[in-house]
Amino acid sequence: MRDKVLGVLLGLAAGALMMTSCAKAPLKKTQTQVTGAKSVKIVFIPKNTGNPYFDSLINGFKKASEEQGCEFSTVAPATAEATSQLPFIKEQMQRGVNVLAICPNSPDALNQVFKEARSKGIIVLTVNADLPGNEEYRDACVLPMDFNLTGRSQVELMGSLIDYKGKIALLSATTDAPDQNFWIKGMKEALKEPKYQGMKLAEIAYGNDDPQKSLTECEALLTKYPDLRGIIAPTTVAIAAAAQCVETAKKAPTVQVTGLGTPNQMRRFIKNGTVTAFALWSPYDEGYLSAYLAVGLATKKIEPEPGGLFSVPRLGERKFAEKNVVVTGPPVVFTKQNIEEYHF
Ligand code: RAM
Repeated sequence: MRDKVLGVLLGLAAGALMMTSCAKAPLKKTQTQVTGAKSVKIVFIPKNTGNPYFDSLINGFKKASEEQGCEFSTVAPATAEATSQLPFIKEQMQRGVNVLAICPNSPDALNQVFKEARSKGIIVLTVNADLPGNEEYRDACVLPMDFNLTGRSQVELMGSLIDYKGKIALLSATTDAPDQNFWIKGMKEALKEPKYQGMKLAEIAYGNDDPQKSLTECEALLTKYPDLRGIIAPTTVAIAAAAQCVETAKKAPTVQVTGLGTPNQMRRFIKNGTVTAFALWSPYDEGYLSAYLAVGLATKKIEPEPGGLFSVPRLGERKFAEKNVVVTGPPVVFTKQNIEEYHF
């Protein structure tokens, strides 16, 4: 499996390219006042509370905010429904944040509130999920990898585990989740390729990024499809629940579970053989990069423009791709061979 490792999370360019982000920025009348990095107030709103994935991302945000001397806070709804973040966004606008960093629970339900925030001079930065088709409602977006590659790489990973043959199911997050839905589109496209014609997608189930609901949905899949060969769970919540469910049902290795998971939540299942391989990236680096970008945008030291470059301490140079998307990267496939190197 070593050769399946797509890259390494850590050990990215270690250059100390500190950004000087304390200069005064010209103020428009409507704009929230910002005079330098130390005056920037960032809030990050993840999809929901209680997900260790976002704890890592928040730790990255915190570290980079400390380094820059800016204010960082985080609030989140208990559940990941399309509009559950709305009251939190409004409250933070009232509080006078300069940067609203958010992992949106919907690709379009927040358009109006984002528009309002931006009209007040607040930078809207989508982090970890974007607004496909509605990118004009945010200033820039930080994604952990090129999302155009995520779906296909998940199908390839599953294929390699089941010899490219058999019935598979997807266990996703919410029906509205912009990130998972984008990846699922990529998976469906990939499944049309000749290489994957032996793999049949039986069903897409939704666990709402809720551990209990994900577990129940997984149990239903096992009952409904006795000949199921694999479950792709492209969410750290559902993959952990699916591994638990397959372990309890003693269905491994006939049913292969893969997807996107955190090494800490998946370690036990990799070690006892319930799961052979799964993927992810570094949510910590993603948060770290986002905080540097947030301050750069708020102080106007960084102008979002496709092709534009900026530097982040420890991570090195990053480029704005089309639609001002910045990718943290790289993804990694975790197996028995490398899982001990990762602790998050
Ligand atoms: C869950 C969330 C998050 C996603 C990861 C892979 O933690 O849905 O948004 O990026 O999985």
